[in-house]
Amino acid sequence: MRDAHCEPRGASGKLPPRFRANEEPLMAQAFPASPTTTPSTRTLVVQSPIDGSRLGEVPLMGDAEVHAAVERARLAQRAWAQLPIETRAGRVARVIDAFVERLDDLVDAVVLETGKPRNDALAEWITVVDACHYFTRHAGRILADTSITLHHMKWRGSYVTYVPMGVVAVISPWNLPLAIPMGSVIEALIAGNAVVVKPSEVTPLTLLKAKEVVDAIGIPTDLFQVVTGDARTGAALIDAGVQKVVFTGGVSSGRRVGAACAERLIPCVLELGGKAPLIACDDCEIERTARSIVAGGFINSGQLCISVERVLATEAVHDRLVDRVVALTRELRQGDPRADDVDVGAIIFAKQMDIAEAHIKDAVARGALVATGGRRRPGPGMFFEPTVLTRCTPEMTVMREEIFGPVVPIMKVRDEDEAVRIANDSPLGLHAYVFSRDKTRARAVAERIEAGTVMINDVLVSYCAPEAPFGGIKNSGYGRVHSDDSLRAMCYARHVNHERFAMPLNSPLLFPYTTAKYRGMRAAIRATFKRTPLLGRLADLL
Ligand code: TXE
Repeated sequence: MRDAHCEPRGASGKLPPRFRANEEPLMAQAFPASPTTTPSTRTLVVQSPIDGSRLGEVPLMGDAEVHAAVERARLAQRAWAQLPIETRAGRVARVIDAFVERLDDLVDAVVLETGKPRNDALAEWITVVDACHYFTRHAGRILADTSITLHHMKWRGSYVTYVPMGVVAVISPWNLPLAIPMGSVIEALIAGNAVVVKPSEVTPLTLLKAKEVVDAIGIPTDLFQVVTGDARTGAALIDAGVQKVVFTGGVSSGRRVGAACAERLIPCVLELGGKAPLIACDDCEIERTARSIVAGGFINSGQLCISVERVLATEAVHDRLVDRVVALTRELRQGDPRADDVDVGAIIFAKQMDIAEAHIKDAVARGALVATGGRRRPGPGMFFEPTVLTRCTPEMTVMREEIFGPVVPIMKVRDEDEAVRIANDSPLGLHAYVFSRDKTRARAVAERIEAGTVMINDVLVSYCAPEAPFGGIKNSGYGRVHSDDSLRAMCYARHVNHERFAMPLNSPLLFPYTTAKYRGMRAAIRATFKRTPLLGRLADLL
């Protein structure tokens, strides 16, 4: 049995890929005959991208284990859903204390598994705890029954009540192994569901650590479960009788997940790739814009779906901006986040270095300039230098396809109109940025951009606002995480329609139909929809 995570070092001295993401993941090729009925004895070995050291081993779960986990979750959910919302929120709120208590353990787990700096790992931790803080405080209001005033049917009343769905499946990627899955875990639990998570095969250990922390606060262990494995484990989870899927990952996997959910008529949220443009208007503040580009491009080594993926700088500011961005990028300290104060850590997933190299090669062949960076760092670990490309043009792959690595391409544009046109000429539409001193002008530009979120004069932090919806349009997927709507979408809306006062038994709506009833109805309907001032006002008053 081959262990794809533990291949020996190549002759080049470089670390081998931790996990090669072909269309068919290498794991799937390595383990072609997947048993479906017996517990798996096969494992995934997890290595640190910092130095290739072995961090642990997790089971590669098959259909039987995944189905059993979902069944256990279903049983646990029945009792959980019966608890009043305040009780559920109160129990989930204990996650906050537990996360505070175990902050260092959780941050260490993220750092080791992803090779990102401690500050980036802490940002993940904050996102989870703040979401927990917001949703546990506001769940009572968000999920309260909502009454509906019926505009014509005045003898009836309506309200909507939010009913937990059952078991929610969360399938998550490797770039934010704590924040992405745990955000949805919190929402699913508060809403009264059980939740089963399939973390990325590249970074499963962080979530297992988070589960250990959550288990310790007395949330029933079957209510929140983790199934480990690769894409097939994820597919098995979708097939295991869950009521909703929240998926974050690449576009091609997202299509498959969306199709699998459609076949089973399961609602799903698809959070897929991004190609965030940053438009630097001709009145932007150069220093703020430059610092934001560097942060937006290189935090998490650019492995965020909302990373700045293309800078569209107007002629008036382009040259000054490039000079500052390049200078600031050269100041970044990259290295082992365990040992030193570093700004930029490792690449989590080896394939991203191949993608970065291919993008840079294509861009240079088409006339781009590597202003700084541009290559893998020699020595141990998976590190790629923070890279700035200038003289970029729209047809370059680096300007069209997701990079998901520490590469920032900059293009000079004539004006905002050209910037908006190029920004929108993309199949992806997750996130975008606009920089201008003039708030009104910035908003006008923001409103012309096709993206789920547009930030003005700042980068990335929009993801950390649990009150605001997060998600994309076009090939970036559909549905939203975060926000009151997302919490409600963890439930189905049950409409209850009740009587305000009883209609007579000879109501024209009940049998037997008669000509007299028909005429009466006809007259009433004509009067209603004609909206004569008197009748219209009378109807509104009722
Ligand atoms: O994601 P995948 P990968 C982008 C980034 C990267 C590309 C692929 O550009 O190069 O996506 O990354 C599970 N049914 N993003 O390979 O394959 C899989 O096991 C059920 C953007 O990591 O989409 C993992 O748990 N599950 C992104 C998760 O889905 C399936 C963040 C994501 O895997 C499945 C990361 C299937 N058919 C990478 N196929 C973002 N938007 O944040 C895969 N999985």
